[in-house]
Amino acid sequence: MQRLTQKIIVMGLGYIGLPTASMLATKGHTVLGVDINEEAVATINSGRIHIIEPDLDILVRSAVNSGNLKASTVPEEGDTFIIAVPTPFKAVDGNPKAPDLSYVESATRTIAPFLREGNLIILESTSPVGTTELIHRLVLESRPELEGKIHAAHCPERVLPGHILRELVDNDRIIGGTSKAAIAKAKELYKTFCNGAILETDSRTAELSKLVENSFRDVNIAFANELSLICDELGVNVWETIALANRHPRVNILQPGPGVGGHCIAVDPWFIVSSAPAQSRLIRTAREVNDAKPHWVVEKVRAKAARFREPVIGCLGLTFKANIDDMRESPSFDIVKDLLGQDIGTVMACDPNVQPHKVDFPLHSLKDVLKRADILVVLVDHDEFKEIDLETIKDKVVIDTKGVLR
Ligand code: SAJ
Repeated sequence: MQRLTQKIIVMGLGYIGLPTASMLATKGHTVLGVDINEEAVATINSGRIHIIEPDLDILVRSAVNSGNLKASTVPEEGDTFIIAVPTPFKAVDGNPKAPDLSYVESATRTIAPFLREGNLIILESTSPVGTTELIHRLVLESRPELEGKIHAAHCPERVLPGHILRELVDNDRIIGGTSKAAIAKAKELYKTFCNGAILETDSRTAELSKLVENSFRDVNIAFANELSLICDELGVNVWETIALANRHPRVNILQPGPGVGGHCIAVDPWFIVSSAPAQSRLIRTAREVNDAKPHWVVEKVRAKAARFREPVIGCLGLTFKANIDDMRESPSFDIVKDLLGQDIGTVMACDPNVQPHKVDFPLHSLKDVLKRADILVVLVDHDEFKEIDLETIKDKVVIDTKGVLR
Protein backbone atom coordinates (compact mmCIF):
# COMPACT_ATOMS: atom_id res chain seq x y z
CA MET A 1 0.00 0.00 0.00
CA GLN A 2 1.38 3.39 -1.01
CA ARG A 3 1.74 6.19 1.55
CA LEU A 4 -1.01 8.81 1.30
CA THR A 5 1.46 11.65 0.94
CA GLN A 6 4.72 11.38 -0.90
CA LYS A 7 7.83 13.33 -1.75
CA ILE A 8 7.51 14.38 -5.36
CA ILE A 9 10.14 15.92 -7.61
CA VAL A 10 8.71 17.93 -10.54
CA MET A 11 11.19 18.57 -13.35
CA GLY A 12 10.27 21.78 -15.24
CA LEU A 13 8.33 24.66 -13.65
CA GLY A 14 6.48 26.04 -16.70
CA TYR A 15 2.81 26.15 -17.62
CA ILE A 16 2.29 22.48 -16.67
CA GLY A 17 4.97 21.72 -14.06
CA LEU A 18 4.29 24.71 -11.81
CA PRO A 19 0.49 24.27 -11.52
CA THR A 20 0.94 20.50 -11.01
CA ALA A 21 3.66 20.94 -8.37
CA SER A 22 1.58 23.55 -6.52
CA MET A 23 -1.58 21.48 -6.68
CA LEU A 24 0.22 18.42 -5.26
CA ALA A 25 1.75 20.57 -2.50
CA THR A 26 -1.64 21.96 -1.45
CA LYS A 27 -2.88 18.35 -1.20
CA GLY A 28 -0.25 17.62 1.45
CA HIS A 29 2.58 16.14 -0.64
CA THR A 30 6.11 17.40 -0.14
CA VAL A 31 7.12 18.81 -3.52
CA LEU A 32 10.45 19.95 -4.89
CA GLY A 33 10.09 21.78 -8.20
CA VAL A 34 13.25 21.81 -10.31
CA ASP A 35 14.06 24.20 -13.14
CA ILE A 36 17.24 25.29 -14.92
CA ASN A 37 16.00 28.91 -14.83
CA GLU A 38 17.50 30.34 -11.61
CA GLU A 39 15.34 33.43 -11.77
CA ALA A 40 12.16 31.34 -11.98
CA VAL A 41 13.34 29.24 -9.00
CA ALA A 42 13.97 32.38 -6.90
CA THR A 43 10.62 33.90 -7.92
CA ILE A 44 8.71 30.74 -6.94
CA ASN A 45 10.55 30.39 -3.62
CA SER A 46 9.41 33.93 -2.78
CA GLY A 47 5.79 32.82 -3.39
CA ARG A 48 5.43 34.60 -6.73
CA ILE A 49 5.14 33.37 -10.34
CA HIS A 50 7.08 33.98 -13.56
CA ILE A 51 4.27 33.07 -16.02
CA ILE A 52 0.76 34.41 -16.56
CA GLU A 53 -2.20 32.16 -15.79
CA PRO A 54 -5.40 33.06 -13.93
CA ASP A 55 -5.27 32.29 -10.17
CA LEU A 56 -1.92 30.47 -10.42
CA ASP A 57 -0.34 33.16 -8.23
CA ILE A 58 -2.77 32.39 -5.41
CA LEU A 59 -2.15 28.62 -5.66
CA VAL A 60 1.65 28.99 -5.73
CA ARG A 61 1.63 31.43 -2.81
CA SER A 62 -0.44 29.07 -0.69
CA ALA A 63 1.72 26.06 -1.70
CA VAL A 64 4.94 27.89 -0.80
CA ASN A 65 3.49 29.33 2.43
CA SER A 66 2.39 25.84 3.53
CA GLY A 67 6.05 24.81 3.40
CA ASN A 68 5.18 21.91 1.06
CA LEU A 69 6.52 23.49 -2.16
CA LYS A 70 10.12 24.46 -2.68
CA ALA A 71 11.96 25.17 -5.92
CA SER A 72 15.56 24.38 -6.76
CA THR A 73 17.91 23.99 -9.71
CA VAL A 74 18.88 20.47 -8.58
CA PRO A 75 16.73 17.45 -7.70
CA GLU A 76 16.81 15.35 -4.54
CA GLU A 77 15.75 11.80 -3.75
CA GLY A 78 11.99 11.24 -3.58
CA ASP A 79 9.13 8.81 -4.24
CA THR A 80 7.81 10.05 -7.59
CA PHE A 81 9.53 12.09 -10.31
CA ILE A 82 7.33 14.03 -12.75
CA ILE A 83 8.87 15.30 -16.00
CA ALA A 84 7.08 18.36 -17.42
CA VAL A 85 9.59 19.96 -19.78
CA PRO A 86 9.03 21.25 -23.35
CA THR A 87 9.13 19.00 -26.42
CA PRO A 88 9.59 21.37 -29.39
CA PHE A 89 10.69 20.25 -32.84
CA LYS A 90 13.98 20.51 -34.67
CA ALA A 91 15.38 19.73 -38.12
CA VAL A 92 16.85 16.20 -38.43
CA ASP A 93 18.09 14.56 -41.66
CA GLY A 94 15.87 16.49 -44.04
CA ASN A 95 12.86 16.39 -41.68
CA PRO A 96 12.41 20.02 -40.50
CA LYS A 97 9.78 19.07 -37.91
CA ALA A 98 11.31 16.14 -36.03
CA PRO A 99 10.59 16.02 -32.26
CA ASP A 100 13.33 17.51 -30.10
CA LEU A 101 13.59 15.23 -27.05
CA SER A 102 16.72 16.89 -25.68
CA TYR A 103 14.89 18.49 -22.71
CA VAL A 104 13.19 15.19 -21.78
CA GLU A 105 16.48 13.29 -22.09
CA SER A 106 18.35 15.89 -20.09
CA ALA A 107 15.73 15.86 -17.30
CA THR A 108 15.93 12.04 -17.24
CA ARG A 109 19.72 12.06 -16.98
CA THR A 110 19.51 14.68 -14.22
CA ILE A 111 17.18 12.58 -12.04
CA ALA A 112 18.88 9.22 -12.73
CA PRO A 113 21.46 9.50 -9.88
CA PHE A 114 18.67 10.32 -7.38
CA LEU A 115 16.45 7.32 -8.19
CA ARG A 116 16.04 4.40 -5.80
CA GLU A 117 14.12 1.14 -5.71
CA GLY A 118 10.31 1.54 -5.94
CA ASN A 119 10.41 5.02 -7.53
CA LEU A 120 7.94 6.04 -10.21
CA ILE A 121 8.87 8.32 -13.13
CA ILE A 122 5.92 10.09 -14.76
CA LEU A 123 6.34 11.75 -18.14
CA GLU A 124 3.75 14.52 -18.59
CA SER A 125 5.43 16.24 -21.57
CA THR A 126 3.66 15.69 -24.89
CA SER A 127 5.90 13.14 -26.58
CA PRO A 128 6.18 10.89 -29.63
CA VAL A 129 5.17 7.25 -29.25
CA GLY A 130 7.87 5.28 -27.44
CA THR A 131 9.30 8.12 -25.33
CA THR A 132 8.24 6.68 -21.96
CA GLU A 133 9.98 3.40 -22.81
CA LEU A 134 12.97 5.43 -23.98
CA ILE A 135 13.38 7.31 -20.69
CA HIS A 136 13.02 4.05 -18.77
CA ARG A 137 15.87 2.60 -20.87
CA LEU A 138 17.94 5.77 -20.42
CA VAL A 139 17.74 5.47 -16.64
CA LEU A 140 18.78 1.82 -16.73
CA GLU A 141 21.78 2.65 -18.90
CA SER A 142 23.32 4.62 -16.05
CA ARG A 143 21.65 2.66 -13.20
CA PRO A 144 21.55 -1.00 -14.39
CA GLU A 145 21.06 -2.18 -10.79
CA LEU A 146 17.53 -0.66 -10.90
CA GLU A 147 16.37 -3.10 -13.62
CA GLY A 148 12.87 -4.31 -12.64
CA LYS A 149 12.89 -2.03 -9.58
CA ILE A 150 11.61 1.31 -10.92
CA HIS A 151 8.40 2.20 -12.74
CA ALA A 152 7.56 4.57 -15.62
CA ALA A 153 4.25 5.97 -16.88
CA HIS A 154 3.01 8.58 -19.34
CA CYS A 155 0.27 10.85 -17.97
CA PRO A 156 -0.13 13.50 -20.66
CA GLU A 157 -1.17 17.00 -19.65
CA ARG A 158 -4.40 18.13 -21.35
CA VAL A 159 -5.13 21.52 -19.77
CA LEU A 160 -6.16 24.57 -21.77
CA PRO A 161 -4.01 27.69 -21.18
CA GLY A 162 -6.24 30.28 -19.52
CA HIS A 163 -8.20 27.54 -17.68
CA ILE A 164 -5.33 25.42 -16.38
CA LEU A 165 -6.33 25.18 -12.73
CA ARG A 166 -9.92 24.19 -13.41
CA GLU A 167 -8.96 21.66 -16.10
CA LEU A 168 -6.15 20.20 -13.97
CA VAL A 169 -8.78 19.14 -11.43
CA ASP A 170 -11.80 18.44 -13.66
CA ASN A 171 -10.41 16.86 -16.85
CA ASP A 172 -10.28 13.09 -17.25
CA ARG A 173 -6.74 11.84 -17.05
CA ILE A 174 -4.99 9.17 -19.12
CA ILE A 175 -2.48 6.99 -17.28
CA GLY A 176 -0.26 4.99 -19.61
CA GLY A 177 2.02 2.63 -17.70
CA THR A 178 4.93 0.50 -18.85
CA SER A 179 3.70 -2.03 -16.23
CA LYS A 180 0.63 -2.71 -14.07
CA ALA A 181 2.52 -1.52 -11.00
CA ALA A 182 3.37 1.79 -12.73
CA ILE A 183 -0.31 2.33 -13.58
CA ALA A 184 -1.43 1.58 -10.01
CA LYS A 185 1.14 3.95 -8.49
CA ALA A 186 0.40 6.79 -10.91
CA LYS A 187 -3.35 6.37 -10.44
CA GLU A 188 -2.99 6.63 -6.67
CA LEU A 189 -1.11 9.92 -7.06
CA TYR A 190 -3.45 11.62 -9.55
CA LYS A 191 -6.46 10.59 -7.46
CA THR A 192 -5.21 12.99 -4.77
CA PHE A 193 -6.19 16.04 -6.87
CA CYS A 194 -8.03 14.92 -10.02
CA ASN A 195 -11.85 14.77 -9.94
CA GLY A 196 -12.11 13.48 -13.52
CA ALA A 197 -12.06 9.81 -14.51
CA ILE A 198 -8.64 8.15 -14.49
CA LEU A 199 -8.25 6.10 -17.64
CA GLU A 200 -5.72 3.28 -17.68
CA THR A 201 -3.75 2.12 -20.71
CA ASP A 202 -0.21 1.35 -21.85
CA SER A 203 2.34 4.13 -22.35
CA ARG A 204 2.39 4.03 -26.18
CA THR A 205 -1.40 4.35 -26.43
CA ALA A 206 -1.33 7.22 -23.93
CA GLU A 207 1.35 9.01 -25.96
CA LEU A 208 -0.60 8.65 -29.18
CA SER A 209 -3.93 9.65 -27.57
CA LYS A 210 -2.48 12.99 -26.51
CA LEU A 211 -1.03 13.66 -29.97
CA VAL A 212 -4.33 12.64 -31.54
CA GLU A 213 -6.32 15.12 -29.40
CA ASN A 214 -4.32 18.09 -30.66
CA SER A 215 -4.21 16.73 -34.22
CA PHE A 216 -7.99 16.34 -34.21
CA ARG A 217 -8.32 20.01 -33.32
CA ASP A 218 -5.71 21.04 -35.90
CA VAL A 219 -7.42 19.10 -38.69
CA ASN A 220 -10.77 20.63 -37.77
CA ILE A 221 -9.36 24.17 -37.67
CA ALA A 222 -7.72 23.49 -41.05
CA PHE A 223 -11.14 22.58 -42.42
CA ALA A 224 -12.49 25.94 -41.18
CA ASN A 225 -9.46 27.78 -42.57
CA GLU A 226 -9.84 26.08 -45.95
CA LEU A 227 -13.52 27.05 -45.96
CA SER A 228 -12.52 30.68 -45.37
CA LEU A 229 -10.42 30.61 -48.57
CA ILE A 230 -13.18 28.91 -50.55
CA CYS A 231 -15.77 31.44 -49.33
CA ASP A 232 -13.46 34.35 -50.15
CA GLU A 233 -12.98 32.99 -53.68
CA LEU A 234 -16.74 32.55 -54.15
CA GLY A 235 -17.78 35.82 -52.49
CA VAL A 236 -19.73 34.03 -49.75
CA ASN A 237 -19.69 34.94 -46.02
CA VAL A 238 -17.77 32.18 -44.22
CA TRP A 239 -19.17 32.96 -40.75
CA GLU A 240 -22.74 32.73 -41.94
CA THR A 241 -21.97 29.57 -43.93
CA ILE A 242 -20.46 27.85 -40.87
CA ALA A 243 -23.22 29.04 -38.53
CA LEU A 244 -25.86 27.65 -40.90
CA ALA A 245 -24.05 24.34 -41.51
CA ASN A 246 -23.58 23.94 -37.73
CA ARG A 247 -27.38 23.89 -37.32
CA HIS A 248 -27.24 20.35 -38.74
CA PRO A 249 -27.40 17.96 -35.75
CA ARG A 250 -24.18 16.17 -36.71
CA VAL A 251 -22.07 19.10 -37.97
CA ASN A 252 -19.81 21.16 -35.69
CA ILE A 253 -17.32 23.19 -37.71
CA LEU A 254 -14.69 25.19 -35.80
CA GLN A 255 -13.81 28.83 -36.53
CA PRO A 256 -11.30 30.08 -39.11
CA GLY A 257 -8.62 32.55 -38.10
CA PRO A 258 -5.24 33.97 -39.16
CA GLY A 259 -3.60 30.54 -38.60
CA VAL A 260 -2.95 28.25 -35.64
CA GLY A 261 -0.66 29.39 -32.83
CA GLY A 262 0.54 28.34 -29.40
CA HIS A 263 3.13 25.71 -28.66
CA CYS A 264 0.89 22.64 -28.77
CA ILE A 265 -1.54 22.35 -31.66
CA ALA A 266 0.89 23.75 -34.22
CA VAL A 267 3.63 21.36 -33.01
CA ASP A 268 2.21 18.02 -31.81
CA PRO A 269 0.70 16.80 -35.12
CA TRP A 270 4.23 16.81 -36.57
CA PHE A 271 5.20 14.13 -34.01
CA ILE A 272 2.68 11.79 -35.63
CA VAL A 273 3.83 12.77 -39.13
CA SER A 274 7.46 12.16 -38.16
CA SER A 275 6.66 8.69 -36.75
CA ALA A 276 4.40 7.49 -39.57
CA PRO A 277 4.88 9.83 -42.56
CA ALA A 278 3.31 7.61 -45.22
CA GLN A 279 0.14 7.08 -43.17
CA SER A 280 -0.48 10.64 -41.95
CA ARG A 281 -1.31 12.48 -45.17
CA LEU A 282 -4.38 14.26 -43.81
CA ILE A 283 -2.64 15.38 -40.61
CA ARG A 284 0.29 16.75 -42.62
CA THR A 285 -1.97 18.54 -45.08
CA ALA A 286 -3.96 20.12 -42.23
CA ARG A 287 -0.71 21.46 -40.76
CA GLU A 288 0.23 22.88 -44.15
CA VAL A 289 -3.20 24.49 -44.62
CA ASN A 290 -3.00 26.15 -41.19
CA ASP A 291 0.62 27.22 -41.64
CA ALA A 292 -0.19 28.80 -45.00
CA LYS A 293 -3.01 31.00 -43.66
CA PRO A 294 -0.79 33.86 -42.35
CA HIS A 295 0.78 34.29 -45.83
CA TRP A 296 -2.69 34.39 -47.35
CA VAL A 297 -3.68 37.18 -44.92
CA VAL A 298 -0.55 39.19 -45.80
CA GLU A 299 -1.28 38.84 -49.52
CA LYS A 300 -4.87 39.93 -48.92
CA VAL A 301 -3.62 43.08 -47.16
CA ARG A 302 -1.14 43.78 -49.95
CA ALA A 303 -3.88 43.53 -52.59
CA LYS A 304 -6.17 45.90 -50.67
CA ALA A 305 -3.33 48.33 -49.91
CA ALA A 306 -2.51 48.66 -53.63
CA ARG A 307 -5.69 50.76 -53.98
CA PHE A 308 -4.29 53.49 -51.71
CA ARG A 309 -1.46 55.96 -52.37
CA GLU A 310 -0.19 55.96 -48.77
CA PRO A 311 -2.19 53.32 -46.93
CA VAL A 312 -2.31 53.16 -43.14
CA ILE A 313 -2.81 49.53 -42.07
CA GLY A 314 -4.18 49.01 -38.57
CA CYS A 315 -3.50 45.53 -37.17
CA LEU A 316 -5.69 44.49 -34.24
CA GLY A 317 -4.15 41.78 -32.05
CA LEU A 318 -0.78 40.07 -31.62
CA THR A 319 -1.41 37.14 -29.29
CA PHE A 320 -2.05 33.54 -30.39
CA LYS A 321 -5.64 33.61 -29.14
CA ALA A 322 -8.17 35.90 -27.47
CA ASN A 323 -7.85 37.58 -24.06
CA ILE A 324 -4.36 36.30 -23.19
CA ASP A 325 -0.93 37.95 -23.45
CA ASP A 326 0.89 34.92 -24.91
CA MET A 327 2.53 35.55 -28.31
CA ARG A 328 4.34 32.20 -28.69
CA GLU A 329 4.03 30.83 -32.25
CA SER A 330 1.38 33.50 -32.81
CA PRO A 331 0.28 33.80 -36.46
CA SER A 332 -1.00 37.32 -35.70
CA PHE A 333 2.42 38.41 -34.49
CA ASP A 334 4.05 36.88 -37.59
CA ILE A 335 1.60 38.68 -39.88
CA VAL A 336 2.35 42.04 -38.24
CA LYS A 337 6.12 41.45 -38.46
CA ASP A 338 5.77 40.45 -42.09
CA LEU A 339 3.73 43.56 -42.91
CA LEU A 340 6.19 45.80 -41.04
CA GLY A 341 9.03 44.37 -43.13
CA GLN A 342 7.30 45.17 -46.41
CA ASP A 343 7.02 48.46 -48.19
CA ILE A 344 3.26 48.55 -48.59
CA GLY A 345 2.21 51.27 -46.16
CA THR A 346 2.32 52.48 -42.57
CA VAL A 347 1.58 49.62 -40.20
CA MET A 348 -0.03 50.47 -36.81
CA ALA A 349 -0.10 47.50 -34.41
CA CYS A 350 -2.45 47.40 -31.44
CA ASP A 351 -2.96 44.86 -28.67
CA PRO A 352 -4.46 45.92 -25.35
CA ASN A 353 -3.15 42.72 -23.69
CA VAL A 354 0.50 43.14 -24.73
CA GLN A 355 2.90 45.37 -22.83
CA PRO A 356 4.90 47.67 -25.18
CA HIS A 357 8.31 46.42 -23.95
CA LYS A 358 7.42 42.87 -25.08
CA VAL A 359 7.70 43.82 -28.78
CA ASP A 360 10.37 45.56 -30.85
CA PHE A 361 7.95 47.85 -32.72
CA PRO A 362 5.61 50.62 -31.52
CA LEU A 363 2.17 49.72 -30.19
CA HIS A 364 -0.75 52.12 -30.72
CA SER A 365 -3.98 52.64 -28.81
CA LEU A 366 -7.14 51.20 -30.30
CA LYS A 367 -8.54 54.74 -30.49
CA ASP A 368 -5.59 55.97 -32.62
CA VAL A 369 -5.73 52.97 -34.91
CA LEU A 370 -9.46 53.36 -35.46
CA LYS A 371 -8.93 57.04 -36.23
CA ARG A 372 -6.02 56.73 -38.65
CA ALA A 373 -6.24 53.36 -40.43
CA ASP A 374 -7.48 53.03 -44.01
CA ILE A 375 -7.34 49.25 -43.72
CA LEU A 376 -8.26 47.39 -40.52
CA VAL A 377 -6.91 43.87 -40.14
CA VAL A 378 -8.51 41.97 -37.25
CA LEU A 379 -6.14 39.22 -36.14
CA VAL A 380 -7.37 38.30 -32.64
CA ASP A 381 -10.89 38.26 -31.19
CA HIS A 382 -10.03 40.12 -27.95
CA ASP A 383 -13.12 41.40 -26.10
CA GLU A 384 -12.03 45.04 -26.67
CA PHE A 385 -12.30 44.60 -30.45
CA LYS A 386 -15.80 43.15 -30.20
CA GLU A 387 -16.97 46.49 -28.80
CA ILE A 388 -15.86 48.57 -31.80
CA ASP A 389 -18.77 50.69 -33.08
CA LEU A 390 -19.26 49.49 -36.67
CA GLU A 391 -20.62 52.92 -37.64
CA THR A 392 -17.19 54.52 -36.94
CA ILE A 393 -15.38 52.18 -39.35
CA LYS A 394 -17.89 52.00 -42.18
CA ASP A 395 -15.57 53.83 -44.62
CA LYS A 396 -12.56 51.59 -43.95
CA VAL A 397 -11.47 48.45 -45.74
CA VAL A 398 -11.82 45.61 -43.21
CA ILE A 399 -9.99 42.28 -43.35
CA ASP A 400 -11.51 40.39 -40.44
CA THR A 401 -9.77 37.03 -39.94
CA LYS A 402 -11.79 36.26 -36.77
CA GLY A 403 -15.28 37.41 -37.74
CA VAL A 404 -15.35 40.03 -34.98
CA LEU A 405 -16.62 43.08 -36.90
CA ARG A 406 -19.83 41.63 -38.25
N1 SAJ B 1 -8.16 28.22 -33.13
C1 SAJ B 1 -8.82 28.56 -34.34
N2 SAJ B 1 -10.13 28.20 -34.48
C2 SAJ B 1 -10.82 27.55 -33.51
C3 SAJ B 1 -10.15 27.20 -32.31
C4 SAJ B 1 -8.82 27.54 -32.15
O1 SAJ B 1 -8.23 29.17 -35.23
O2 SAJ B 1 -12.01 27.29 -33.72
C5 SAJ B 1 -6.75 28.59 -32.96
C6 SAJ B 1 -6.51 29.55 -31.79
O3 SAJ B 1 -6.75 30.88 -32.18
C7 SAJ B 1 -5.05 29.28 -31.49
C8 SAJ B 1 -4.89 27.78 -31.77
O4 SAJ B 1 -6.01 27.43 -32.58
O5 SAJ B 1 -4.20 30.00 -32.36
C9 SAJ B 1 -4.86 26.89 -30.55
O6 SAJ B 1 -5.77 27.32 -29.57
P1 SAJ B 1 -6.68 26.34 -28.69
O7 SAJ B 1 -7.45 27.19 -27.75
O8 SAJ B 1 -7.46 25.45 -29.57
O9 SAJ B 1 -5.67 25.38 -27.93
P2 SAJ B 1 -4.32 25.58 -27.04
O10 SAJ B 1 -3.15 25.47 -27.95
O11 SAJ B 1 -4.40 26.78 -26.17
O12 SAJ B 1 -4.42 24.26 -26.07
C10 SAJ B 1 -4.49 22.96 -26.67
C11 SAJ B 1 -5.68 22.19 -26.04
N3 SAJ B 1 -5.95 20.99 -26.83
C12 SAJ B 1 -7.21 20.70 -27.29
O13 SAJ B 1 -8.16 21.43 -27.11
C13 SAJ B 1 -7.38 19.40 -28.01
C14 SAJ B 1 -5.35 21.83 -24.59
O14 SAJ B 1 -6.38 21.02 -24.04
C15 SAJ B 1 -4.01 21.08 -24.53
O15 SAJ B 1 -3.66 20.72 -23.19
C16 SAJ B 1 -2.95 22.01 -25.07
O16 SAJ B 1 -3.26 22.28 -26.47
C17 SAJ B 1 -1.60 21.32 -24.93
O17 SAJ B 1 -0.84 21.71 -24.01
O18 SAJ B 1 -1.33 20.36 -25.66
